[in-house]
This record gives sequence, structure tokens and C-alpha cells, in this order.
Amino acid sequence: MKLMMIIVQDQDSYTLVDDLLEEGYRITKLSSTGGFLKSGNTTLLMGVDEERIPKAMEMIENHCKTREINTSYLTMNMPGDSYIPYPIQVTVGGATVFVMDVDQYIRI
Ligand code: 2BA
Repeated sequence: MKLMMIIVQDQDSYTLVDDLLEEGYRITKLSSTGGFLKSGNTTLLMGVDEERIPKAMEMIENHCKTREINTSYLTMNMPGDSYIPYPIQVTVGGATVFVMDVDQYIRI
């Protein structure tokens, strides 16, 4: 068994979770916050048999879209210790996926 940790944008998470559940995947959904943008995203934890990872990856690719995000919340340090809002545009990925080995899977 593997543990997939999947970080997705909130907008994509609803239909992705619905479709994964329909395919029989077990999911824990966590509200999370991106360290860079400091805005909400969704982290999914899924214990998955190894042979079912490709199907999960295919569904993630189909649901999760890359988006351009404009933000002005970052500040830039200016000479004289003053801070000003600094607008930036970042491309937020479709999804960030980690696949980890699981030593034991125990359900009580
Ligand atoms: P955030 O940390 O809020 O990052 C949002 C987007 O900002 C990133 O999209 C990337 O395009 C950009 N970004 C992040 N750090 C940057 C930096 N130091 N300089 C310039 N641009 C930067 P994604 O790469 O698609 O990541 C989306 C979210 O996935 C991240 O939200 C974070 O919550 C998570 N994530 C991505 N890579 C991760 C990693 N290696 N470890 C843990 N979480 C990760």
C-alpha cells in the first residue's frame, strides 16, 4: 500500500473527491494553507494499493487545472524600513502529489 498526499486548489477538490469516491478510493480531506500564497487549498490523504495509483493520477490530471493567480499580499522591504504591497502573478499548479510507502495499514 502507498499513501498519496495530494494538494489541490479548493475549486477542483469537490468534483475530484466525488469522482474518486465513486471509483472506490478512501479519502481524508484536510483544509490546508499554502505557505507561499498563504491562501486556502485542500490536501487529500489516500491509502491506495499500488496498482490503483495510475488511475488516481489520471483522475487528478483530468480534474485539476493550472491557474494564474494575481496577489498583492506579499510585501517588499524598502530602504528606510517601510513595506509596500507588491503585486505578483503566480501559476498555481493543477496538483502537487506525494506518493509514500506505508509500513502498516491498520483499521480497528
Ligand atoms: P503555495 O505555497 O501557496 O504556492 C502557490 C504557488 O506559488 C505555487 O504553486 C508556485 O507556483 C508558487 N510558489 C510557491 N513557492 C514559491 C517560491 N518560493 N517562489 C516563487 N513562486 C512560488 P504550486 O507549485 O502548484 O503549489 C501549490 C501548493 O502546493 C502550494 O501552495 C503548497 O501548499 C503545495 N506545495 C507545493 N509544493 C510543495 C512541496 N514541495 N512541499 C509541500 N507543499 C507543497
